[in-house]
Amino acid sequence: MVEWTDFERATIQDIFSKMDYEVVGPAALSRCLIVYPWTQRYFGNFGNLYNAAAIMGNPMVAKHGTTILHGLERGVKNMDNIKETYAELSVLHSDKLHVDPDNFKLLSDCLTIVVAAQLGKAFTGEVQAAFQKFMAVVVSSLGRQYH
Ligand code: ZNH
Repeated sequence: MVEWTDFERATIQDIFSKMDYEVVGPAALSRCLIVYPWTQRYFGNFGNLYNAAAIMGNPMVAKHGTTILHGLERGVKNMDNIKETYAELSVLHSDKLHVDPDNFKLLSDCLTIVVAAQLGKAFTGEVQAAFQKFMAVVVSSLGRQYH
């Protein structure tokens, strides 16, 4: 089991409780699709992903970005049980969606950048360490059912 300090717990709870999922989720997923264009291959049914403006204005991208953050919230609410929390989603991404698990890390990095930009000075090194630790545990859990 992953051990969390009081600071890490409080920081993760605080960041997610103040986050607007409908802004941050779409921003993070859009960035992922723009910065790492090969990730677009999983969203062939999402319509126009032709350029950055199209990606940022795409309502399906926005909706899915929000869905991903709601998925992350489940981890926030189950910090002592993250592996089990994501077992089913891991199977879904592996067996059904065939998403290469390397992409979880890419999305995680884009989310970190969006959160950093929003928090500004409040995103200290310690806050970043807590946030990235949480995302690393989620990413590893999502990759767990791949075989
Ligand atoms: Zn994912 C889906 C989560 C990442 C791709 N996802 C999904 C969902 C969720 C999630 C919750 C829904 C499910 C159901 O419906 O049941 N993801 C998630 C998370 C993360 C992710 C939490 C983090 C990290 N994904 C991801 C990535 C990608 C993806 C990176 C790629 C690139 N997903 C996906 C897809 C899908 C999903 C494709 C399906 C969509 C539709 O709508 O179809």
